[in-house]
Amino acid sequence: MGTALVYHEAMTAARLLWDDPECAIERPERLAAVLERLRERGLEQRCLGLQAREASEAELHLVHSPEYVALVRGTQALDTPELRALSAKFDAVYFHPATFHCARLAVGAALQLVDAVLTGTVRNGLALVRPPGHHSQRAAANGFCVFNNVAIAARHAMQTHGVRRVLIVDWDIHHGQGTQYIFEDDPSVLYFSWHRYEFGRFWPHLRESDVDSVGRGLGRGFTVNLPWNQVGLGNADYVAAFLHVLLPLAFEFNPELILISAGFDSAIGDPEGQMQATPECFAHLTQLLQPLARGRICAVLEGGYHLESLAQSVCMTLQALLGDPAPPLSGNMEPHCSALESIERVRASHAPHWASIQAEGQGASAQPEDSVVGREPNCPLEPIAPLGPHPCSPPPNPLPLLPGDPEFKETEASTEATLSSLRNQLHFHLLPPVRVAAVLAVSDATLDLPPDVLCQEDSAPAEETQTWARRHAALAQDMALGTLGKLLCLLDWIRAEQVSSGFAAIPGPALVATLDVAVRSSLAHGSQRLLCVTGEQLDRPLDLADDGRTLWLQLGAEEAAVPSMFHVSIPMPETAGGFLSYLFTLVLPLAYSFRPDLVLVVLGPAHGLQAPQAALLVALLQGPVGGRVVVLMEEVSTAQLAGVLARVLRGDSPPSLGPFSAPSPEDTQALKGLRQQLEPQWKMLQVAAPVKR
Ligand code: X5A
Ligand code: ZN
Repeated sequence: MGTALVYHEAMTAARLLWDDPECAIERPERLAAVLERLRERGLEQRCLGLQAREASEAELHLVHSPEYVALVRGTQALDTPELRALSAKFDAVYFHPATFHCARLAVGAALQLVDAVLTGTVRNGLALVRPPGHHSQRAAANGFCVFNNVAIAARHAMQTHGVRRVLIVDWDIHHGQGTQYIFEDDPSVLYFSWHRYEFGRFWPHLRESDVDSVGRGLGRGFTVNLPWNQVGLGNADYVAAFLHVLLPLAFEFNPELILISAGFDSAIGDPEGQMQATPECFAHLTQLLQPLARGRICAVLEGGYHLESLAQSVCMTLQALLGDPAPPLSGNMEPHCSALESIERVRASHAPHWASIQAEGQGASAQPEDSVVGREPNCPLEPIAPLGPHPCSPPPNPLPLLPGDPEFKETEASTEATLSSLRNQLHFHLLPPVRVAAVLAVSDATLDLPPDVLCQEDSAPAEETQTWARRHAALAQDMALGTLGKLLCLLDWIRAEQVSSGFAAIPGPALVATLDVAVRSSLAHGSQRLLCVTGEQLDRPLDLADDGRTLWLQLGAEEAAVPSMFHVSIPMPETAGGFLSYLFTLVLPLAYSFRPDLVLVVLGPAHGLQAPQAALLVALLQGPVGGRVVVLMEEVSTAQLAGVLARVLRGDSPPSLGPFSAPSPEDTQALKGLRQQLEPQWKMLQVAAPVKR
C-alpha cells in the first residue's frame, strides 16, 4: 500500500499582478521549490503520481455558496484594475485570471487524494496545491485562500464514501478560521488548529481563535484551538502539543480519515510564523498520527513561505508518509513556559468534553479560563531556544553556527545557517539498506513475515559471544548461545547503520541473561543513552551503574515506583484508555526527553500487552530514536507477535486498539504521582506552566 502525490503544473499559473507586500509571499515558486527538492531526494519517484483534476461546481457547493462560486468564476474575465478592486474587498487576498482554474485544481487534488485513500488504492498521500484553503469561508476568500480544499474534501469523504468521523489537523501557523466556521456545529469533524496568536496581536486577530472556542451545539468539544502566545517555539513545543492535547483527543474520537491542513509556515525560517521547529519535526508529527484511522492520512498543502524550509519540511512529511524512520529531533526538548501555559489552558477548556484529558488531571489552575485577549504574558519572555543537533546525528558539514553555542545569537543569517546545516545532515542521514532484521532460532515459515524482513543468519565472532555468555549459566545452552551470537551481530549492524531495527525470539530461560548482555555490550560499544522498556516485572540488573546511560521503564510492575530518575515502574493499566494515557503522558515524553540512541523493548513470558498494544508501543518508540528499536521477545510469544511487530518496524500502521474506554482512576492516580516526581528532570512530561504565579 503506497503513497500518492497529487499535483498539476497549472497550479503555478496564478500570481500577484500588483504591488502588495502582504500577499507577495504566496508565489508560484513555492510549488516549484518543493517539487525540485522532492525529485532531488528521489521521493517523487517512490510515490504514485496523480495529476490533479478540476473540482466540479457541485463539489465546490459542498462548502461554498453558489453566489460566491459564481463571483470567483467571473474573475477569469476581469482586467488587472478590476481584479485588484475585487481583491480589496477581502482580507489578504489577490485574484489573477488563472485563480479560478488553479483553485478548482487545488480542490480537485484534495478530492482525488481522498478518493485514492478511501478506495484503498494507496494508504496515504500528499496534495501539493495553490492557492491554499483553510482561511476560505462559505462566501468569502481570505488569507490567500479561495476555496476551502480540506473542508470540501472532508464533506466529500462523508457524503461519497460514508466516512463517519474525520479528524482535521491544521498545523499551519495561522488559524484556519474558515475551516472552524464550516464545521463549528458538526460533531463528525474534529478540528484541531495551533496558531500564532500573541494574545490576539497576530493576524487574523480573532477572539474565536482562543482556547475557549470549542464549537457550538452538537459540535461542542469538536473544535480545538491551541493559540501560541510567543514566537520562537519549536520541536519540543509541537511534540508536547501532540502528546498532551491532540493525540489523547484524537484516539478518543477514533477518526476514520485524517486530513492534514499541512502548512509549513510553522517551520523555522518562515517570515510569517517566526517559529523554530526544524523540518524533521513534521516527520514526527506525521508519524504520531499514523496509528489513527488505520493510517489513512491525506496531507494537503496550505502555507509555507520560506522556500528552503518549506521544501525540506514537505520532504520530511512525505518520507514519513512513505514509512521511512524519522531523523531524531534536534534541540534540547524542553517546552517553553509560554507553550506550556497554552497547553494547560486548552486542556482545561476541553476537560469537560473529553474523558481522556479529564482523567489525566489538570495542572495548578484546573478551571477553564476566560480569554486572554490583550493580556500580558505570565511567562517571562524567553530567549529563542537553543537548537543543538541530536547526539545521534552525524557531524554536520561544514561546521555550522548552530544555536546552543554560547556565542550564538538568533539572526536571519543564523537561521539560514541552521537550515543549510540541516540540509547537509539530511543528506547524510542515508537510511540503512535493511529496515528490519529478525533473529529466529529456526527460520519459521509459519510466522508470515513481510518479504523484506531480513532473516539474520550471521553471528558475532564465536569468541566474543562466548566471552559474554560466560556471565550467565542460562547462556551455556546451545540454542541460547546461537541466538545471542545473532543478536550481538544484529546490534553491531544497527550501530554500523546497515540495519534500522529488528526483533529476536529468545528461548524463555535465557531471556533475562540475553537482555543483560544486550545492554552491557551496547554500552561497551559506545551507546550513550539506552532506553529499555519492559512489558512486565523484569528486574534491572542490580550491578548496572545508574549513571544516566540507561533508562529503565517497567510497564507491568507490581506498583508505581521511581527508584531513580533513570528507573521507573508502573503497573499495567486496566483499560485501553489507560494504556494510551501511559503512552502519551509517560512513555513518549520520557523517551523524547531522554533522546536514546537505542531502544530495547522486552516482552517476556508474563508481558501483559495484547498484540495491538505491543505494536503501538513499538511503532511510537521509533520516533524518539530514529527507528533504532530492537524487540526481544520470549520464543513462545513469537507466533502471536512476530508478524505484527515486523510490520510496524518496517513502517506500516499498527492495528487498532479497539474502542476507547476511559482510564481507570487507579491508573490515572499512578500516572499523576509518577509525573510529579519525574517532571523536574524529564521536561516533556509537563502539561502546565511551572507554578510561579
Ligand atoms: C494560508 C496562509 C496566510 C495569510 C497571511 C495574511 N495564509 N497576513 O498561510
Ligand atoms: Zn499559514
